Amino acid sequence: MYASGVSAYTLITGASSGIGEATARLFAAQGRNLILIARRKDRLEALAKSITKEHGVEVITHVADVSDPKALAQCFASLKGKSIDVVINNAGLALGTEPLQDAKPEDGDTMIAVNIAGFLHVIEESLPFLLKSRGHLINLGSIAGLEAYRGGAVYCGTKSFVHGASKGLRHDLLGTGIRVTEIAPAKVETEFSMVRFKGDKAKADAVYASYTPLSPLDIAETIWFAVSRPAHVTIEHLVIYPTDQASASAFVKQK
Ligand code: 8X3
Repeated sequence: MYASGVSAYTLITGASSGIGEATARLFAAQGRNLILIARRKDRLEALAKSITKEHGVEVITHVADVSDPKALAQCFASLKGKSIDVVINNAGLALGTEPLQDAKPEDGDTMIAVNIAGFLHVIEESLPFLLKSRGHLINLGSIAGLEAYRGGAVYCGTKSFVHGASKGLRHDLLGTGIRVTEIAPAKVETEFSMVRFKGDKAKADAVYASYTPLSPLDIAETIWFAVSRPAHVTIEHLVIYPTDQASASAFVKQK
């Protein structure tokens, strides 16, 4: 089982909601100290307060957008001297479902800035800490990185990057003791669809209607499973589906 120093921290990006929040709560319940990074100050502070009250662990918060390299660098600089042995590289988003010929170019730019550039910068900033701790990097991919669908050219492309980079890092980091795991979920009921549909609640709700989607806790438990294996075991890539979903577009829905 997982046996790291008690004072080590788990760092989570995109921590203020969804998979990030559920993972923060679950790791805190396991006694893990946390460093939580997210854009929304109010939500982040409320979460930190609630976790500290419930689990008594130490929670450090940083308000930063992972697509802002300067803010990210400042955040990691302030963590100097801390032991970080788990990094959960979770921040990411999809914007729009239009085919590329109809999509807004700025939506693509934002997805690339967060899901590729920001994702990569989190890894680059984390590596000095992980090399010291022989820690564990968890990258949040998606089934969208393994298959493509109409209206997802850029999003799928960004998640393919996560898949390729995770595999590449396994080679780069071989011999360092660092474990790299990619978690690739299908439909998880979070704010993901509200963001993708830009606040259109009816469209977002329809994504999760008439079947049982995954919950953020399902993914958090899977992350904990990967992290809590012994140090010689790397869960390299896990793909997680709702039982009633077989591909990005194949569902069984109740009438
Ligand atoms: C989320 C899964 O199918 O909406 O990453 O792209 S999907």
